[in-house]
Amino acid sequence: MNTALVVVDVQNDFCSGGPLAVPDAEGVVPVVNALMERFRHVILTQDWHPPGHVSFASSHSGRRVHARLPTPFGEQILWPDHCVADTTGAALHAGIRVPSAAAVLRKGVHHGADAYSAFFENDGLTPVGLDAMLRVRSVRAIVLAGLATDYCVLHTALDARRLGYEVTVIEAGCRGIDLDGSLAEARKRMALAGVQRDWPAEEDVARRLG
Ligand code: VGL
Ligand code: ZN
Repeated sequence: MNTALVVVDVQNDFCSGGPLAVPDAEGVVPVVNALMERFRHVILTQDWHPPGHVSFASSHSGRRVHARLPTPFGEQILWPDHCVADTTGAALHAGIRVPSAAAVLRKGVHHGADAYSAFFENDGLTPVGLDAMLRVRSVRAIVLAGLATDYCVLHTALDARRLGYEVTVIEAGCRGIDLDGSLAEARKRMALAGVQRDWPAEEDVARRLG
């Protein structure tokens, strides 16, 4: 069975000094680099928002960061401005050694829709493109690493399970935001959905996943 590595949102704005810095985000870089050498199919995602995106608190007057905005599809958490298309903040972390054969998929590109998952926008319906990219490669299992465990990794993992993929999350290659207990909640939801967890450190990646 073909397996793909999906590297989620290892971008400057989620790393230290960024507006939406995930604690110890840089810790994923060596693990992700080691993982990428082991997979024939590598897809990297980028959070890629237009200026004034609906997910930015600054787009809603009087709303603060981390406020929850009701939408027809559930709550939209409001974030600091981040990963604006074509900015340095949206670029992949400079330490990521992107293989020449890797594919890049951008998500959250529509002004009025957020997309945590690389499969569907947050309406749960509008495709982002990962399913099609996996299908053309005859991939039925994915391995996930990146940022953030409790948002974009979580929702990509849950959608993958919903579509019937086998899913493994590499804990050593992920870091979470942990907003109001969201990290523990994410681990619970992934376990219930049948997402596997694995913890190889950088030096163990080759041995464990090779
Ligand atoms: C993410 C919050 C907002 C993520 C993206 O990559 O997990 N989180 N946009
Ligand atoms: Zn975002």
